[in-house]
Order: sequence, then C-alpha cells, then structure tokens
Amino acid sequence: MFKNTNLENWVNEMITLTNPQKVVLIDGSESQLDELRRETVASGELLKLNEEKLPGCYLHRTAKNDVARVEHRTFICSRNKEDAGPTNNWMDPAEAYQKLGKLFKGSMASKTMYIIPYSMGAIGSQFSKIGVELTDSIYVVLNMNIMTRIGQKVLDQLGDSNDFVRGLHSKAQLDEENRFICHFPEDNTIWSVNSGYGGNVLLGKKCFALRIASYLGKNEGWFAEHMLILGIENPKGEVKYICAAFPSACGKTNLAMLIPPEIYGKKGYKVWCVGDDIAWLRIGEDGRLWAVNPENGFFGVAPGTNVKSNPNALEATKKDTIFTNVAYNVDDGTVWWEGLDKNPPKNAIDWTGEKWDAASGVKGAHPNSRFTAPSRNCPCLSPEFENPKGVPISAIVFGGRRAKTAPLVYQSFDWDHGVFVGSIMASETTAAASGKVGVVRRDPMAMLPFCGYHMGDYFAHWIEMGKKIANPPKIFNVNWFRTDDDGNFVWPGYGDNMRVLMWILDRCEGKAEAVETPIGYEPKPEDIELGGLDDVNLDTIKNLLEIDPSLWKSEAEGIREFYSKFGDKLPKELLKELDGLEKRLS
Ligand code: GTP
Ligand code: SPV
Ligand code: MN
Repeated sequence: MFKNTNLENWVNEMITLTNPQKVVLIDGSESQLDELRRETVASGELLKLNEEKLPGCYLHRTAKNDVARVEHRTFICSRNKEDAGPTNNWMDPAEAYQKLGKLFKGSMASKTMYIIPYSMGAIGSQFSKIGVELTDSIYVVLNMNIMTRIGQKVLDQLGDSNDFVRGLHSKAQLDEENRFICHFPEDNTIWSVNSGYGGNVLLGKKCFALRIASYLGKNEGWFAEHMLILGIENPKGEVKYICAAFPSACGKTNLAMLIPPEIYGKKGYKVWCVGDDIAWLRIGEDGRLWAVNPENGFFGVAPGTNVKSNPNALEATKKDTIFTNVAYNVDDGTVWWEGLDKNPPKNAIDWTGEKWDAASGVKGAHPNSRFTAPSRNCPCLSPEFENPKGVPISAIVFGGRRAKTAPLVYQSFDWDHGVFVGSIMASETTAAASGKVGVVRRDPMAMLPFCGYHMGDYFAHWIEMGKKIANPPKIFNVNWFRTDDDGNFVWPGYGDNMRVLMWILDRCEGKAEAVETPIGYEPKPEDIELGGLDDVNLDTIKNLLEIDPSLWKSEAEGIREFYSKFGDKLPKELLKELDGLEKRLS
C-alpha cells in the first residue's frame, strides 16, 4: 500500500493485530470525506443539522460514560519508571503492549480501519511533525480532518522517512474498565482503546502535540505547551504576541479570540487568534522565542460560548462544524447549550439522546460538550496562522481558576522566577477531565495531565532554555476567577481581560510602572484601564490585587510539599525561589 517501508510494515502489523474487514486510506479529498459523512448519518453516528442555518454541521453523542479525558487511565510507558516521574501514571512498555494488545486483538473485525496521515503544523514547515492514526471511528476521521492537515499531501511530505508518530485507536467495546490511553515516548507511539471522546482519541492533539512532543522538545531543545497564542495589533499596525497557559476549561479559547472593549476598539486596536490550545515554541535566529500552533481547528468548550462572551468562537461554529454532546433542537435542526442564550429549545433532545425539558433543571448539554470547528472559520484568525516560522512572543502568561489567593495579575522578577511562577500554578478542576470538579490542585504550567516525562526534568528544561534565549519573553500570572463572599466572579473577564493584557504588553515595552510585592510585580491599580466598565472601580482593582500573606504562607507550605515529590530532580533554582518567597512573606 505504501512506498515508505517503515509505514508499510507498521500498518501491516497493526492490521494483523486488529483484523479489520476493510482498510481505507484517507486521502483528504472532499469526495471521500463526503462519502464518510453520508455513511455516519446513515448509521446514526452523526446527525446532520439544518443545512440552511448550520451548513456542513453535524451532531454527535458519545457514550454516557465517555465524555472527558480519563487521567487515571492515561499512561506514560517509558522504559524506566523514573522517566515518567511522580505526576504521571506509568506502565512498563512491554506490559502495556501486551495488555492493550489483547484488547486490540481482533477489535476491528467486521469494521473498517481508516488510515489517517496527518501533519501537526503547516505541511513542510520546519516546526511541523507528522503522525499517522489508525482508527475504526469515522467520527475520529472527520474530527482529525478539522483539527489537523490530513491526506495524501502529508504522505508526500513524509516520503521515505521513519520520523512519524504511530497512533492506534479502537473504540473496541467502549468498556470503561478497559479504557487505556498509553504513550510510548521512546517509540513515537500512542495506543488508545475503548474510548470515543476527543481528548482520548484525536491522537494528534493532547497525546502527540503535548505528551509525545514535550518529550521530543526536551531532547531537541524546544517547548510543546498547553498554550493559546494571540496577537494584539496597535493603531500603528504593530502586532505583539502573547502565549498563555491555563488548565483545561479555564479560558484559553475565550482569551485567544477576545473582542477588544470599546475603549480599545475605537482607537483601532485589534486582536488576532493564532491558536487556542497548543503552542510549539522554538528559539529563533534573533534570540527571541517563536511560536506556532500545530493544530488546524478548535476543539472548544460549548457551554458558556455566546454572542457576548465569545462571538468569534460562535461564528466559527456556524459551518463545517461537528458538535459533540450538546442539546438538539428538534423543531429546526439546530443545537443548544447552557449559556448560549436564555431560550432553550421547547422541543429538544439532551446530550444523552433523551427527550429534554429545560425546566426540569437537568442540563441539556454536557458541561464538557464541545465544538470541532476549522480555524479558517474564525473571523479573527491571524494572517500569520500559516506562517511556517511562527510568531515572536513578547510575554508568557500563566493562570488558573482560583477563588482566592492569586491576584488578578502579577509579573515575575525574571526568567527563573517566572519558571517558579508557572511551576506553582494551582487551579480548580473542571469537567474537561473525569473526576471531581472544583477541587484545587497543583497544575504546573497547565501541563500536569500533558507532560510526557518527569515533571522535575520538565522544570529543568524550562530553566535550561532560559539560559539559551537571548531575548526571552517576560513571564506573568493572571487569575480571572477571584470570587466575592457570595461566590460571584469579581472581575468581568472575557473581552475585558484585554485591559490586563495591555498592562502586560506595556511592561514588556518598559512603558508601565509596577509595585514590588512578595510574589512579584503588580500594576499600580490606576494603570489598569477601566474606561467603559460600570461595575469595576479602583477599589475593585485594589481588591483583586490584594495579596493575603497568611493565604500565601500556607500556599508556600503547599508548594514545598508538592516540590518534595520531585526529590533531587527538582532544579535548585526553584528551591531557591521558594526560599526567597517565604523570606519575603515573613
Ligand atoms: P480547553 O479547551 O479545555 O483547554 O479549555 P479552555 O482553556 O480553552 O477554556 P474556554 O475558553 O473554553 O473556557 C472554559 C469556560 O470558562 C467556559 O465556560 C467559559 O465561559 C469560561 N470562561 C472563559 N474565560 C472566562 C473569564 O474571563 N471569566 C470567567 N468568569 N469565565 C471565563
Ligand atoms: C483539554 O481538556 O484541555 C482540551 C480538550 O483541550 S481535550 O482535547 O479533550 O483534551
Ligand atoms: Mn486544552
């Protein structure tokens, strides 16, 4: 089937293992994709939505027990246990191949295997990397077509090379007890079985572009990060780029596509989205850090997306989009989710496929329901989106969901302190992963579930990279989620987050002053633009910037305990930063 013998041999081996009735190579042509769309509609796997209102759009419902990433079933299968580190689940690779091999054995009998060649990043860019995913799910094929660049052109680019990530996926029986997402960093291999949910099965995304790529990045001297990339254009037409790492469902897509508040918009400021979830960063010849988005689409959280919060994302879902686990409006063949508007459909089916009454109090869409929309649909997609060199980064922003403790924004003292700030991130868990929601956990650089190797080595990689970047970005931390005593968010968030980004860029350009605090530099409250905001005044900002020493002292204790997991893999630079923080607090 393939001239590339490495590819040929591996595919044949996987065919022997899974025993599909038929094998189809995905060439990326519209005619082939259309045929597959028709097939899924006929089988009920996808529901065709209203062609006038939502052209080219479909609805899919996953199994009820298969709606999010499963972190407790996700494994790093490095040869040495030590290399996976204390924050990953580890399985011996030989054991994993054997255990999952049994689950894959004959799993595609009476099914078709689809071979998807895909490129993460623009085809031919030096940043880009190639993968091949074998799957028995057309839903996966159609989603990979949106999220990545697929087809014959990728095979042409690969040529005879053995440098591709080997992904094998089978829905098998969707058996929760035998669901496994295994990564073999030393073999460039990913095996995923018994799931049909995005983050577990679209192997180019978290599995490759973060877990495998972070491992490659450590060895090759670059970063693969859980970061959005956005550009802010000033009225003179100059664009500055920011990367931001927030944990899952903590606001990356929203920030990446924000609409500037009127006070900036009328002056001529614009925001451009380069990426909403993943960034690959390399040191450029000019000594700056340059970022590309390896993806080609958005796998975004549906609930809360509306004309006010994120009009650009909403617009991106108006055509050629696959919706997963949202509510269905029977009367007009459209979709609905909580927070879209105040008019839930009267005649509706919920995400589980049952007839749904909005008044019942039951949710129509799953909290982790998603849209898969092509990047090209986004009205504010950056003109640099396809640039093979990427965009130069002025600032790196870390942030999480913290009701207390973390202030609205602060800047690190320098690179090493910035790595410290990223490493001590903590955030409340969300519906993006199975398990309890709203529990604060440490999530360094928003990479806890996505780092493909020892997190202590990952911190060291950040420190080492800092020594090599001649013109490093400045590093900041933000928190849009501080709440008042009644549990309401104090900061308006969404588009208004640009007010904070503007201070960040001013700091990068040496234009704004700062106040030194024990945790870092904070803005002078009057330096945050409040024009046009009704419910926020200077006191609100003072409040949001307040640092409670007692909360931070116990925070420092929590950090020390977290750090102790890493033993002597923890870079001494970070321990020094922690000592410094404690000293400044006392
Ligand atoms: P993943 O795709 O899981 O990585 O999520 P994400 O980081 O892209 O998060 P997303 O932008 O989809 O936002 C997740 C949830 O947070 C949505 O329900 C948003 O409405 C909400 N949200 C996003 N930004 C803000 C904000 O600035 N303030 C508040 N209060 N909520 C926000
Ligand atoms: C996340 O959970 O961070 C996501 C969605 O972006 S998933 O692809 O499921 O990982
Ligand atoms: Mn994400």
